[in-house]
Amino acid sequence: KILIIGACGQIGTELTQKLRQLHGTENVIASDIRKLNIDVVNSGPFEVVNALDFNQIEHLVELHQIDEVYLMAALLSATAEKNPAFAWDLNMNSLFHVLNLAKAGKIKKIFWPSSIAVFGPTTPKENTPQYTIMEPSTVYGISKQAGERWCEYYHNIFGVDVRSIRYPGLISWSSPPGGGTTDYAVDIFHKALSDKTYECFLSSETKMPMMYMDDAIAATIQIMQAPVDQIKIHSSYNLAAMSFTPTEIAAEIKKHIPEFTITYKPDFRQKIADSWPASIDDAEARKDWNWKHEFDLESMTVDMLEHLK
Ligand code: VAH
Repeated sequence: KILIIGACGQIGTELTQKLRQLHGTENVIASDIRKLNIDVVNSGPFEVVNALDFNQIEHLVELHQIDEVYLMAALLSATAEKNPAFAWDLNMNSLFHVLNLAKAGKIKKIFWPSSIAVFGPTTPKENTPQYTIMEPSTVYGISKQAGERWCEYYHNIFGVDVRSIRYPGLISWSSPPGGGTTDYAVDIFHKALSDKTYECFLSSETKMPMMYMDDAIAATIQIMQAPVDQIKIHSSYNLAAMSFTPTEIAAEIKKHIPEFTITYKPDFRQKIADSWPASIDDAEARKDWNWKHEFDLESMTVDMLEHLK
């Protein structure tokens, strides 16, 4: 059985639905800090859990005979800058709790999401390789970088099967993002449809790696289903689909909504975005477990607008 911690978030909602399709609703326990009135909560088993409370997680694991945990609870980059101590506490200690459950033999497999935020201003910006300089300059990036080191350590020393992906910015229509720097690429679609105009909190030429949620979910399922000997990297895999600037996504939206206009008013998130790569080399994921993306900027825009209309 599977436990998803943080099932009500942007990734968690879609991941829970997909896992329930694959493994049966009763075998996938959704959990989050509060019970929201949304599909994930109403359509299958749901538990309230505090990701910082080891005993609560352990109790759920025993109660439901869990063998796989997807730990999707975290503070994202913009929110983490506003609350560094809590971000560090949540992002690190929730991971330790799950790693320690695996070390104790209570669960068999873990998925933990990392991010392109593990890279920093001294990292090569274009086609950022799997192995390169990593000096993250954000609270969120520091927590993801440290988390990756601990995942690898728990694998090497205790044999824990933990699998991880460095997600780029994720774009989806079914649930809102929660406090990231790449959120503009979701907001822009909602505002294009409702107001025909969008004020972007990043500058026009800020190029960042992005991915449509369908691809992100497919990659997550794929890495978790891969035979253990195909997983060669036990920190986290680079993963990529597309890269674009606010100018480029605005132009793509304009093809469908000709009246659409965009203005720019960069805020504190600009500095975060500037510290991250513009594009990612994900050759290892493609080689080790056959990762392939499906959506590019054009097909993603069509699909987003169709669903949001
Ligand atoms: C953020 N969406 O902006 C996240 C992500 C690529 C960055 O991890 O914080």
